Amino acid sequence: MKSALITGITGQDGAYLAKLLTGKGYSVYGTYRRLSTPNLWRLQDQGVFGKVHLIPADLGDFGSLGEALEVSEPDEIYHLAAQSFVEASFETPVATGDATGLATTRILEAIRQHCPDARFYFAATSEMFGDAGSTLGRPLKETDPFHPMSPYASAKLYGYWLTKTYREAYNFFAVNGILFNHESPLRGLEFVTRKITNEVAKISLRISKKLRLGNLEASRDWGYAPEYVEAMWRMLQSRKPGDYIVATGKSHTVGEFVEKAFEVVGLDWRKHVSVDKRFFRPLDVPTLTGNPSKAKKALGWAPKVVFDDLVSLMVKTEVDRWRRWKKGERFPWDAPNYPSESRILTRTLRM
Ligand code: NAP
Ligand code: F7E
Repeated sequence: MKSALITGITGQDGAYLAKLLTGKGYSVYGTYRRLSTPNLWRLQDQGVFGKVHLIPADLGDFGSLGEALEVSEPDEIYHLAAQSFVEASFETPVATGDATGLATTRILEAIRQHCPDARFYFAATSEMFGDAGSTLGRPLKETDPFHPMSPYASAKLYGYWLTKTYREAYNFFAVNGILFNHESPLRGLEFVTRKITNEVAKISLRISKKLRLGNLEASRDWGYAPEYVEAMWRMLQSRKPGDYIVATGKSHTVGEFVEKAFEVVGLDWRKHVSVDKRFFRPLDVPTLTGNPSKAKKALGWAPKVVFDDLVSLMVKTEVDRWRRWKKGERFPWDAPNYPSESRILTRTLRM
């Protein structure tokens, strides 16, 4: 049985990847960090809470990362943990630089010491391209120039180069997945697609009235997260390590997303949306569209869920959640899911 370690298993992609890998018969380990409110609802949503082994680790703590590798003895490592919210990276640039950038060196060094033969996936991002897409006027390829426009994008670019460096210097099987935006009902509420779909559902059920947003002109290539974690896995199964863009090849503005989301519940967005300066960033990537040809050819990967389906499935899920809430049902994220209920592995338990 293969063993996989997922850093950031409590996040959107972590939960979907844990589901995919447990389904494939992997022994799945994941790192989580202690928070004042446990954040394990996504694992529960995907039915893998209790099936995966949870290891306490923090990106700032080198020893804990080494411990995670020692405990899990992984064949494959998916390094997904990061401060992933672009807006927050302007507010906490140093902490983002550490968690999203420098921590990549920590994990790669820990791998060099503990398990240099393990295959390594780094969660790189379309944000590294910045405004290269507007300049070139076509979907972006792996070979296009990078121009990061946020502390988050700069930190990820550091991680991307480090991953390449360890591949070339130490012959690591290390890949960069350059993933464009991918969304789902498991997205954090601060990201624009989940913020919109959640509020649209509440407005349609008269729980809320107004949706306040920032830059409606920005355009993104939005895909469906469960399909994107499949691409991650495929990258680590390939014969040779490389870097791959994962995207749908089509982009839409935030305004179009809003319009479509209100359409799903039969409402006119103009009556409910206002633009609020607080949600504008000091610098915002205007447009991002990816060309997934390399992933299609080399990995046999192609997206199935496109824009309209994605908006519709996200809105419908939120409507269902809020209907249940109105009937008195508690959200899964309100439930007291303490790690001790799962298969937690700690230093003390191993001693
Ligand atoms: P996410 O939902 O924000 O999950 C991030 C994960 O990192 C969470 O498990 C979080 O733990 C963990 N984490 C953050 N800081 C940490 C720290 N200091 N120590 C330990 N763990 C920490 O992100 P996602 O959407 O699943 O994305 C997964 C990865 O892909 C991220 O690296 C992201 O930057 C990258 N990416 C995402 C997209 C996208 O569109 N989703 C596109 C390209 C790249 P908590 O749950 O405790 O907060
Ligand atoms: O913003 C605009 C905002 O925060 C998308 C992360 O997963 O994908 C994600 O980064 C766009 C931006 O995602 C609001 O200005 C307007 O132009 O959903 P987002 P992101 O910044 O694209 C990349 C690929 C990653 O790697 C990241 O980890 O929407 N926008 N109004 C807004 N955005 C937010 N969050 N909230 C608003 O009210």
